[in-house]
Amino acid sequence: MKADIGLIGLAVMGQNLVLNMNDHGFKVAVFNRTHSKTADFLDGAAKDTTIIGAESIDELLNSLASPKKVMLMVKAGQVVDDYIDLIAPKLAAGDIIIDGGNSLYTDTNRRTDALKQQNILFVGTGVSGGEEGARHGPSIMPGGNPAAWEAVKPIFQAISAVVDDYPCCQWVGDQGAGHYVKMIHNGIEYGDMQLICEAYQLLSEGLGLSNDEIQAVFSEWNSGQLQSYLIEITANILAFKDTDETPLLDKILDCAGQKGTGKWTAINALDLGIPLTLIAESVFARCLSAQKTERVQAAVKLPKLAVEFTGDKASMVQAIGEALYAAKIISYAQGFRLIKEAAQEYSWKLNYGEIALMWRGGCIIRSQFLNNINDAYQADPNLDNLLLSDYFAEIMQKSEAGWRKAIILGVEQSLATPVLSSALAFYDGYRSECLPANLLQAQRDYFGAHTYERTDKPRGEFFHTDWTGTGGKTASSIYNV
Ligand code: NBP
Repeated sequence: MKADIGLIGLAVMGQNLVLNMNDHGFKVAVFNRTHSKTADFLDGAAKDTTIIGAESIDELLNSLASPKKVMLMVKAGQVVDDYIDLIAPKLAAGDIIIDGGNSLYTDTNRRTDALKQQNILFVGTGVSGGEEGARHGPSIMPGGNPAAWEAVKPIFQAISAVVDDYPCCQWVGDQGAGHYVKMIHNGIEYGDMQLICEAYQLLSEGLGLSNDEIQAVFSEWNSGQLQSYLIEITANILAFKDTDETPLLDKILDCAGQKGTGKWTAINALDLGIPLTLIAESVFARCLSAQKTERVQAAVKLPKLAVEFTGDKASMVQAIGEALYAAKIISYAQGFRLIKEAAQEYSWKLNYGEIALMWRGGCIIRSQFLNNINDAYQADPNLDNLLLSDYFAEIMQKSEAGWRKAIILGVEQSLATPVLSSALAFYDGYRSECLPANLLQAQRDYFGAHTYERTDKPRGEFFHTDWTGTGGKTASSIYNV
C-alpha cells in the first residue's frame, strides 16, 4: 500500500508530526538529508509503526499515492527552495508540496505563484505548539493554493488540536496567508510574554511580593478572564524550586533570546504603516535585556530613585491584573488590525473569527480570551478594530483606572514597563479625535515644503505656506504621509 503523505526533515517537529499522523491511521514515508537520523527514528520512536523510511528523494516519491503530497519540515529559507527545485520536476500536475516550517510569508507568496505555473499545488502552513503540539495536536494554519485544501484537510484536521469539537486547523487564505497568520501569532506571543514579565516585575520589585505570593496571584488570574497557557506556565515556573529548594527563576540570567518572528511582525507593521506598538516594544524589550553588560554599568552610573510602595497591596495587585488584561486587548487589537491591512494589501479573503478559534488549541497563545475575539467578529465580520466592539470597549473602560495606577507604580519605582505603557499611549492616541500632528505637518511644510491639508477645506486639497517669507512657492512634488 502506498503512503498517504511523505515528510522530509526528521528533526523535532518532523518526527513528532509523523508519529501524530501515524497515530491517526495515515501511512507516512519519511526522508532526511542525514540518513542515519531516519534509521535512528525507525529503530526508536517509530518502531512498530507503519512509517516507511526512504534513502533517496526518488524512493520517497515512488512510495506515495497520487496525488502525491510531500511535506517539508526543514530549516526555513534556502533549504526549502532547494528541496522544491529538487522535487517539483519529479511531480505530476496536481501533486502537492507543503512547507510546514516557519517560512517568511513573502517566500510563500513567491513559491505558491511559481509552482502554480508548473501545475504543482503549494501549501505554506504555520504549525504552532512546538514538540508537544506536533506530537499531540498543534494549531495548523494552512494557506497557499486553495485547490490543495481538500486533499490535505483530512490529514491536517485529524492531527491538529481540537477545542469544543472545532479543529484548530482551517484554510486561512491564498498564497502566504497561512504563514502570515503564524507570524502574527508569534508576534502576539512576544507581546503576551513581555506583558506577563512586566506584571511579574511590578508584583515582585514594585510591591515586594515573594515568588510564592506571586505564584498565588497568577494561579488566581488563571481562573478568571486572564486564563491562558502562558499565565498557567508562569505560575508553574514561579513555584519551581532548584535542587537547593530555592526558586530556580531567581537564578536564570535576564537576557532574552529570540529567533526573529517577532521582528518580522514589527517590520511588517512598519512596512504597512500600522501601529503595532506593543509587539514592537516587546521585541525591543528583549533587545534591551540582551545588553546585560551595558545595563550593569548603567545601573552604577545612573542610580534609580528609591521609592518604597506604601499603598494598599491588594488593590494594587488587582490594578496590575487590570493593566495586564487591558494591554493584552490592545495587543490583539493591533495584531488583528495588521492582519486586516495585509489582507487588503495582498487581496486575501480572511476569516478573523476563525483565526482566533484556530489559536485556542495547540499553540502558545491559547486562551479563553480568543473566544471573545471570535464573538466580536461574529457580531461584525467587518469590524475595523477589536477596540470598537461593545464587549472590548466596555472592558477597556472598566480597566482604565487600574491600568494607569499600575503604570504609575512602575514610573514611581523606576521599573520599566515598555509594553504596558506603550499600550496605554496607543489607547490614548487611538481614541483622540485630535492629535498634535497639525504641528508636525506645519513643521514638515516649513522645512521641506511637504504641504498640508486644512481643517476648513475638503480632504485631499494640499497647501503650502512660505513660512519665513524667504521661501519659494514651489511645494514638494511628493506628499508623503
Ligand atoms: P530545524 O529547524 O532544526 O531543521 C532541521 C531539519 O532541517 C533537519 O531535517 C535537517 O537535516 C534539515 N536541514 C538543515 Br538544518 N539544513 C539542511 C540542508 N542544507 N539541506 C537539507 N536539509 C537540511 O528543525 P525543527 O526544529 O524540527 O523545525 C522544522 C521547521 O519547523 C523549521 O522551519 C522551524 O522554524 C519550524 N518550527 C519549529 C518549531 C520548534 O519548536 N522547533 C515550532 C514550529 C515551527 P539534517 O538532519 O540532515 O541536518
